[in-house]
Amino acid sequence: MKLLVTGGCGFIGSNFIRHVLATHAADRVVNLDKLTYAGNPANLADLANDSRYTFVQGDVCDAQVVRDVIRGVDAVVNFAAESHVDRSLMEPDAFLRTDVFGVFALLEAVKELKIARFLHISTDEVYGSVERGSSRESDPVRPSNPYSASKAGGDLLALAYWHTHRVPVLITRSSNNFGPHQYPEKVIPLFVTNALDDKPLPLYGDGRNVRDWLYVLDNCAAVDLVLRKGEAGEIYNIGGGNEVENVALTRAILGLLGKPETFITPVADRPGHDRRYALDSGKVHGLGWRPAYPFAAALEATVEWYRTQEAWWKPIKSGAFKAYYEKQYPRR
Ligand code: NAD
Ligand code: TDX
Repeated sequence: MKLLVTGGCGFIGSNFIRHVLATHAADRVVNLDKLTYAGNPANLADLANDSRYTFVQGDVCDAQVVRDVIRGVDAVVNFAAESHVDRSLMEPDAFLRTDVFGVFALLEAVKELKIARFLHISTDEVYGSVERGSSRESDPVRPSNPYSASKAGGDLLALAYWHTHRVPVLITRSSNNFGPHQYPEKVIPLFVTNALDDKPLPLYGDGRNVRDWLYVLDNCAAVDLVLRKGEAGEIYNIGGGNEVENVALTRAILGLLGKPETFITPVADRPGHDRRYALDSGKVHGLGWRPAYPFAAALEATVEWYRTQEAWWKPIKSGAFKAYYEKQYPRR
């Protein structure tokens, strides 16, 4: 299969490309990535000499670029997005652009060139905060921040293209991913790298918000399965089944690094902070997927990756990230 993967220089996309090429020897991958602050070609440096892999720098909102790279592929997997909730509170424009108009440009090209499959990567956040129980694919979307609202917009547009034009769209909505190569604005890599630097860990609000953690390689396996075995027009939730309160997660990270709990620093809550996300993953289980990595072991492996990969994250944290962090946490 020849795949176009968008956003492949980011966290999940880079893990996914590596997964595909390791699992399907005959596959080829074209990676279209704009290289925003979150896109890092070093995430795929190990594929530099792999003739099955091609990188194209470009914007998913650019209809001409998109048409050029899509021509001749068997399927498209769209990871490209602005992905960080806190940034969407400060500068939402890019979220609307990439997470809605980027999907639009891809859908138009997939329609025009009659591509056989378009897998759009979405998120559990589109369901909004879930006080009790878990979200099913048939539930309405109730996004509550500019990031999740943009993602929901992309999803609805994709589903409308299926409904009206029979563009063969599939959507995955996964819970919070963690693992190697995650940009250190997200809570796990931020807290691990701050702790390694003996810096405070800024915990929002009362620290009791709940996220369902999914190891990135488990998500990659599920996305790959949906791509090959999923039904067009369908949405698939992908949950890790590991609901953890932020404060417990923070303590676990500090414990793994042998750092004191006095590093935990309560800060003002994120505006509109969703309390809990939870997914019913019965549908993707029906395709034969189950998470393979136990949470505790995967968290330990992730912490160990950041401990040993300072060469990857130190330049990020001392570069452009610094200005963002100082704006986000002014007194820290
Ligand atoms: P990321 O921020 O690490 O990477 C995003 C990538 O997209 C970067 O390489 C960036 O350069 C690229 N990109 C951004 N705008 C672009 C544009 N206009 N054109 C081309 N490329 C562009 O994100 P991630 O955490 O890897 O998330 C990937 C996808 O998974 C996103 O769609 C996100 O909404 C979804 N998702 C993420 C999580 C999570 O926990 N990280 C959970 C559920 C769903
Ligand atoms: O400094 C922090 N302190 C803190 O307490 C940060 C950055 C986060 N948090 C809390 C907020 C959340 O309750 O930790 C939790 C996780 O926060 P993030 O890592 O920012 O992730 P979240 O907002 O849950 O969104 C993530 O999961 C869904 C991804 O960033 C999205 O791309 C994905 O769609």
